[in-house]
Amino acid sequence: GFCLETLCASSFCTCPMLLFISILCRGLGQLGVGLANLLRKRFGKDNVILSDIRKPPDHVFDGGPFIYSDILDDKSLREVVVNNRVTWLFHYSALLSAVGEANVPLARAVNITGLHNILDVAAEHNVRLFVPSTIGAFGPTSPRNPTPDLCIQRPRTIYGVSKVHAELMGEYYYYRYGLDFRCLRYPGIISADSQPGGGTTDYAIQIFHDAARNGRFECTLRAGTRLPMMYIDDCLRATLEVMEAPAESLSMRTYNVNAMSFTPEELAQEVVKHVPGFQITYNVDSVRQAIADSWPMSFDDSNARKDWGWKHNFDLPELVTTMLSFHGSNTR
Ligand code: AKB
Repeated sequence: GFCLETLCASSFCTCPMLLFISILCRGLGQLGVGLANLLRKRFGKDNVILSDIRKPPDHVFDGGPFIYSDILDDKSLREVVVNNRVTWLFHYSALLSAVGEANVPLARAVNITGLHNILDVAAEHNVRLFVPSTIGAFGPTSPRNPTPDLCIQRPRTIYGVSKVHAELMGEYYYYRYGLDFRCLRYPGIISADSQPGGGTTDYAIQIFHDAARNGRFECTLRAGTRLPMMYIDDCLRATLEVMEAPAESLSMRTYNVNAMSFTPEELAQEVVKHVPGFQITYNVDSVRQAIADSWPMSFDDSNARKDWGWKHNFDLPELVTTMLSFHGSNTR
């Protein structure tokens, strides 16, 4: 999904704000709805517009503004930005790593052409733009443990290639046209009430559903596959914080953000503390395993911590307790 937000020139001013959130593709996306909720709490319900090319399900619709908008239609994007006097925009539209490999033409259209449309509209209308990047923007020749902000980026997925492209284009527009582009490289994001859409890190969400429901889980990655991960609340807070950070505090425009790293085996060991008898088995998906093996094992986010004070709240024990309490399995 993708989301857009606007507010008037400075997020600290008292004049009326308009936020435009738009979510496109694959339902309403794993992150957009939660981000819209956070922004609505911070800036007021009516100041955040959520959008998608699909009708929002009832449980998502909280009465705040919702509109149809398609990132592949640049004219309609312009209309939305102009008509609503959009000043901030969050662009969450992307096919993730595993589904991207299954449909490269669509991934290319959504992840690359969609980004071009967004960049042009944002630059033309002086909109502050957030685009998420990912650990998937690195590849087998990147240093993997830890992976710093600046290093070799030669990803081998269309998703990763499109995200390196987004980082570079956003930074180019910043230097060339003064676009206020801000970008975070997310780890795998773990959420309870929103579904991921075809990523390599999805196992770390599914495990909680299956543990709570059946007491067992079949994992698509090998037991020892270590990947950086983050709980959704930390991810959304990081996003708002980097958008609100004073421009002069940002020494870069694309930052790694991190919370924890774990393997399926370590996650299962933590789950079993809450779900007695929980069992994990492995049925490795070769596409996902190859992708995971090319990604960072741990993420160096020291620049985010230094420049704009990034600090995560959730480590593995808190993550597991929180996720299982959503699924009601602490009472088993
Ligand atoms: C994926 O697995 O594709 C995403 C990501 C880490 O960017 N969750």
